[in-house]
Amino acid sequence: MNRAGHFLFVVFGVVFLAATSQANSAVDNQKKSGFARLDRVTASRATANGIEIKSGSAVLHITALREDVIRVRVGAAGQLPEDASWAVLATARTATVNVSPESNAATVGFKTAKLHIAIHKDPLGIMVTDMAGHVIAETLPERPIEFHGASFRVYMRSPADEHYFGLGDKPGPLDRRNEAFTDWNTDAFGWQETTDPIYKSIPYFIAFHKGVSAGIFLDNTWRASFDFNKEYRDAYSFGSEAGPLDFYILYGPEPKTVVETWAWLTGTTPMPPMWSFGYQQSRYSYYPEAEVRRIADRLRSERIPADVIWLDIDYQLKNRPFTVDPERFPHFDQMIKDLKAQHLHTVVITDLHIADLPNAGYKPYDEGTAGDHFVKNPDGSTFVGVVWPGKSVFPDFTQKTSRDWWGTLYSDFVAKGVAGFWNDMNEPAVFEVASKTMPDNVQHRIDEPGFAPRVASHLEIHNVFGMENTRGTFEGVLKLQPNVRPFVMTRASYAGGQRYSSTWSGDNSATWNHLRQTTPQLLNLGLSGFAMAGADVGGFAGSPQPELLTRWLEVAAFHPIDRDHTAIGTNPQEPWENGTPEDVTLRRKYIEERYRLLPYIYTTAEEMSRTGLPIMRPLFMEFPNGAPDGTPMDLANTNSFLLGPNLLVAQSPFPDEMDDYSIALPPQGWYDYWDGSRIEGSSGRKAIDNELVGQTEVHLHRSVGTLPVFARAGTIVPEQPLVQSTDETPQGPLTLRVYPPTASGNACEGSMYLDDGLTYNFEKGEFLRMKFSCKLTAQGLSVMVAPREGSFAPWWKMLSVEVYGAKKPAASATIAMGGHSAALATGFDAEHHRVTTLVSDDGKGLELQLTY
Ligand code: NBV
Repeated sequence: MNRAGHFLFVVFGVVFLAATSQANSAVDNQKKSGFARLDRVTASRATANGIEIKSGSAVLHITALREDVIRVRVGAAGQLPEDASWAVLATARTATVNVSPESNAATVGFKTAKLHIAIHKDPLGIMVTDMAGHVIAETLPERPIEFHGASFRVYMRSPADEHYFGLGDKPGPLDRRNEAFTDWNTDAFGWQETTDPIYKSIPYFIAFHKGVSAGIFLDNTWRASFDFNKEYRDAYSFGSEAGPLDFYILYGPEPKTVVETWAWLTGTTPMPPMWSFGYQQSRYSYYPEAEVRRIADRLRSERIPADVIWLDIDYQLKNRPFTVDPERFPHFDQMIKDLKAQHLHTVVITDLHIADLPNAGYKPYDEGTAGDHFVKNPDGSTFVGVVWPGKSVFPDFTQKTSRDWWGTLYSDFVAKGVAGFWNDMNEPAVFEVASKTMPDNVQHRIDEPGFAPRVASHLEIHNVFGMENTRGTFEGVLKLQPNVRPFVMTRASYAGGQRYSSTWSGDNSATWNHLRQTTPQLLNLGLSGFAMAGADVGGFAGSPQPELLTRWLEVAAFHPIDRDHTAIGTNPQEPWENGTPEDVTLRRKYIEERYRLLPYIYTTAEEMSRTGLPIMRPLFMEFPNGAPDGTPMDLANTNSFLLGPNLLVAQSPFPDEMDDYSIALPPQGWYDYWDGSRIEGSSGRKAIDNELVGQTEVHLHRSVGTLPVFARAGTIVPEQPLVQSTDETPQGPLTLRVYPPTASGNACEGSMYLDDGLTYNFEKGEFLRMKFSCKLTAQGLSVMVAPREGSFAPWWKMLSVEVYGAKKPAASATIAMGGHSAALATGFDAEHHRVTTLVSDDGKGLELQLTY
């Protein structure tokens, strides 16, 4: 910054401080003025797990939490920020490994088993490299870390072919390159592709460079910002207006390792109930009771498989959370029971704003006031803002006692059999003010294990308020029914919020572009930890064209959460509405396919809860080296994604356009999921240009009848007979869809996980895990099922093995089981390119030999 710039900065700073400082002591305390530039190392000291650096008055600690996880903390005035975090698990934050110091004339630093950390002394620059010499992160020496007052910024070098992913639900392309973002949770009704910020703040992203990836997490809840190659073409940067400079570098090199390490750092999504993977029907709002019953009956009479009905704000009395309108819902309790008898779970909205209703017998207000649970103004009075109930007060979710109290509010609904809870408006949204939220100087109390007790300004707590709201909900509901998995859905959150809640992308619109937006948005949410995510299917604002609704319902069948939701006043949007009979048939067909795929989806969900790997995955995650030039394959296939590891869904990049389109399938071979044929590929234009060496280009016809889906060669996908809800026990065999590898010696694997879908009994061994494999043989193919693990009893007795890519019947089939072998009958289905056979499954493992 030149002199004039400094002068303007100071003038602006003074004006800014003068305007906001009244009655704002908490903010002032944390926004101490001052300037610090970490431009050279003035002292350094090796520690067991890293290094301490001084640069003038500033102090910098770089430590290794693991061989592949580095934490960087900086204090501008010689003191490190408080070592506390809403996002990072205490076990991870306090983890440590011993390192070996490494220095030379120009640098000081250390190495772990996986990384070198070199700090150039003058000018001060931090460089992290792996053992192969790949640069993982490198600060820009020409832009040293600077503090201006409380704000700071860190610049990192960005190679031209590096790409960035993550940052939660922010709209726009999957790749964050050439974009800049602000983290400030915002009620963004009607958001569009360029809107920023929207609901969530997840200050974490993955940098991907020619197959080598690393995660960067700035653990700062204040208004933070990220710039990818906008300010400087060859740099990205991150910073915040105040709060700690505390960031983590997570080394891959595989993207999957980074995602798993993110889960190690901030936690995974706990195992969701099985019913949350069923089709979910919502609207703002179904009322009165008769309308809810009509929708339930119609789902069943139309034979649209479904598991959930959602009640939005109009079920409440005057929009007051934790009430039920007795006129609209005279038999609420009975209705919940009747829905349950129809195998429909009820999820109800419970917003966080409590009606400001003294002396009216409104329990949430009375109890909250008696317990001193509401957020305060600087003068100590309770903060009041207008939201749905009118004047409202807000629980102080950063106090454990207040969260615990909030959790108890769910007792009536839980006792009535309500299955799940929806935390909306928790940015927090406030009406009638330009900021759309609480004033900056509202006071939140931090009273929390792991934190020093203190009062914090809204500026510090804003971005974490929604997450702590869901924490109160999740923990409260769990406490009420300790052996039932809670289901919570939130609009706002922060890094780590996946521990408490699923999410959705807020108030999208019924437009083609919003259908298109769901792919990058859900993928980036998954990479950011929120694997349980969906978008309002059909769009929230406005009414979709029939074909748009059909296509949206088709693709959402492959999303982690499949919930049709729309705003008040829009046209009916249930699958049987707004379309021709052909539309309805297609919508039903895709929802049915989701139910057939439940064994696979649920298996992927279990992997998510164990490892953090998302249900919906970008191609670069499974195929980091898929494109020979190192570009993430997603950037060529701009509307494709993977459901779990094995199914590739290839929506048109522009679903409203009439054109056919091409996609590049990753190497290793693929099958058409619908007709079972092996994809031979073709030498398309791109292949002639040699851009797709090792890949198969497929040309896809844009047809409303078929959403292209491909199954990966060398995999086995479990499926079940169609059911109308997850309560229903499937009748018939478990199907194993076998997609043989393309060459002998190539791996062929699959697995299946199952439990009771509802409780935590799986932690005591009541689960069932099966591992499948196959291999090409000289005569044909053998398929192996390993002995079952776990004590949960399956619903099937038989396995229907379907081997795809078949062009002719099998010559013979033999089954080897428990030391015996026997010949088996096989079928051949030319239309679906499969050879089928039925075998009984005693759980002890088997081997099937097919000869062609
Ligand atoms: O509760 C009403 C709506 C809800 O349907 C929607 O999904 C949320 O994102 N809510 C927002 C409040 C008002 C929206 C205009």
